[in-house]
Amino acid sequence: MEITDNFETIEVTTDLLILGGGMAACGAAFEAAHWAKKHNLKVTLVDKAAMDRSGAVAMGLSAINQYIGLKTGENTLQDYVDYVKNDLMGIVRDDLVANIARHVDSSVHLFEKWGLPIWKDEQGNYVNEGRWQIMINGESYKTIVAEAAKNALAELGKNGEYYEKVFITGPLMDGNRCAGAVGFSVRENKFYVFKAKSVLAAMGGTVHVFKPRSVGEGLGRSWYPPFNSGASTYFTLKAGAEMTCQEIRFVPVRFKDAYGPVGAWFLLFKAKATNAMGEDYMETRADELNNWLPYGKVKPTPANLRNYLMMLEVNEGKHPIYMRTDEAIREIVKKAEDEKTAKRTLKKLENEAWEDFLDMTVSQALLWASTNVKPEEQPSEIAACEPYFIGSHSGGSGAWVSGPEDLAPQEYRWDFPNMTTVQGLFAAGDASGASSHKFSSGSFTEGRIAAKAAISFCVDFPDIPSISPTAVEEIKAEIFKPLETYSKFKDYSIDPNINPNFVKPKMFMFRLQKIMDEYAGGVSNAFRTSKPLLEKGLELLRFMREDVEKLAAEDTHELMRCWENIHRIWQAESHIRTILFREETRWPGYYFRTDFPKMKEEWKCFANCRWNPETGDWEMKKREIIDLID
Ligand code: SFD
Ligand code: AMP
Repeated sequence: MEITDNFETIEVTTDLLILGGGMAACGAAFEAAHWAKKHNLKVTLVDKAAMDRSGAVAMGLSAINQYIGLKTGENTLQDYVDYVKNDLMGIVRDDLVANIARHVDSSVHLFEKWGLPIWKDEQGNYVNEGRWQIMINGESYKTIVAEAAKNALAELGKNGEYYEKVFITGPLMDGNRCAGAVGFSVRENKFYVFKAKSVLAAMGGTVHVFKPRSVGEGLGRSWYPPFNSGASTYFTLKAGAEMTCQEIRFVPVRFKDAYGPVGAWFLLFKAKATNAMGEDYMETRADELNNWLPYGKVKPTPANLRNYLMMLEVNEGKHPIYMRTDEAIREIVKKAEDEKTAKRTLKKLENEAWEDFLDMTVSQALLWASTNVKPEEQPSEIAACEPYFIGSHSGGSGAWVSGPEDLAPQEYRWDFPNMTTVQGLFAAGDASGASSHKFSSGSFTEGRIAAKAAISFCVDFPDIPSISPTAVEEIKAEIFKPLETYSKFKDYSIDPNINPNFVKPKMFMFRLQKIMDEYAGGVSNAFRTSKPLLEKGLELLRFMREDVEKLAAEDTHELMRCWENIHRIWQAESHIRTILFREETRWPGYYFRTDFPKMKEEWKCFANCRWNPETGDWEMKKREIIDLID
């Protein structure tokens, strides 16, 4: 009896298949339901977790980071495109950013209608955190959005369905057309074959490719959720899609050890960050910004440059770096007219400070409580996190997607909006690249845009792609192989985690993280790397790829961990290859090429890559930056 015989094959045929249940996927389900009803089409969503609390917004959020305020005329689309482009040192697609930005406000209004509490001032206007960010009481943000997505699917009756706790391993292909996806349940012995006319990849970004700062008892505490492990990158790469900005990782600065957000402190409370001696490095090191012009002098200073100035302090041993919460609160309270108002203001600020964490990073509030921190009395340490891949925040990695008909130049438009270079395969949120600063609201909005287009694709291509049953059987055997490996060799040693015949996924992940940390510019190497280091890293990754065959799993949960690591390896390789290709340093606070320490005009372009499914080779290419709005 084969191991695969223990797993029942469930075949699901649908029209639009949405992969993931996060912000982009929920937006997609909501929008798709509307258009699917018109055309009598079926929509199926698959999430590895439970939609109510899955993805980056699982713990909630304390702000919506993209709200333009177009109706009130506060800002224009051009303002937003300029902001995003400057923050990414010139490397973004105007058409994609503008397309999301022109629709994002209406998504935010929907969230409010569905019950999300948004802070209001006395005049009833939203309370801004910064120019583009608005404050929310967002502990239940994801639950509210997931409920709306589920309700929209329910409206379709038997034509709307969602599967939870089903882990997607990879794509099903019919030539150059994406024909569906395969995966398995992490709770039941079921192997899923989803056949679809169009597929939307929205499985988030990638964490734990680099060695995290939190190891040992802290492992799993990272800024980015431990559940998003590279499925989008793997899926799109494996399908043969062209990828973009795979070198642009995100290194957030966060409250140290529990990774609490800093946005409210910097923007709402106007706090300063200083070195251990109390010097404001944004002032003392302002001259350094001249080395990164024109971006060094734009306002606000790009996230990676803010990081860089801080890293220079650390490199000179001038850390710990502190967020001066105490000074910021004092400054605000000082402005109160009388003592009574001052007291009330202080109480309000204290509440807001704690709620900022309780709404989105509960563990930071716990750390403050357990270390007796009173933010009004003492500063708190901040630090640069390990790198993550999140194209929707201040990174840029993801699939290269077709732009909107009315905005994109010919070079950026080859088919339906948000379709990758693979027929029938769409991407949104962290899965689509070169359109940073979407955040939660923009990812939801991009999911809507992509789903509408993916439904149009189903209408134009009504045939169900063909999939060879032998290919499916081969994929099934490959997916469950780690279970077989474990059962075959488990009695060879007493310790289930140590065995010369196999490697457990956790050990495998540690090895990957060590390689990336030391060779690709992780925390231990102060985010620095070079050609020789990257080449050595690639060589070591090749050995790791060979060891994929030896991955072993005791149960389906561990099987998921095996596949998460297979996904991570592809993210790691595309990252190293693209850093290597781009012979300059453009985002010094994300990674620094010691052999090419400056930014170069000739590299003001996209660095794209593609894994060729026919040859197994990686192809690298430059793509032009076309300014649409200036
Ligand atoms: O400020 C599979 N983000 C913030 N956005 C805001 O608007 N405001 C904030 O306050 C934000 N903050 C923040 C943010 C992110 C993180 C990690 C933190 C704090 C700690 C950004 C947004 O959260 C982000 O832009 C969106 O959530 C991106 O949406 P999307 O859909 O691309 O990713 P997702 O929501 O994480 O969902 C991913 C889904 O995929 C599933 N999944 N399903 C099946 N098979 C597989 N193999 C799968 N792998 C993953 C997941 O379960 C999930 O459903 S602030 O601090 O920065
Ligand atoms: P964060 O909590 O760091 O994710 O920040 C939330 C939002 O505020 C994001 O849009 C950030 O880009 C922005 N932000 C955070 N810190 C600063 C800062 N010092 N200056 C300008 N924008 C910031």
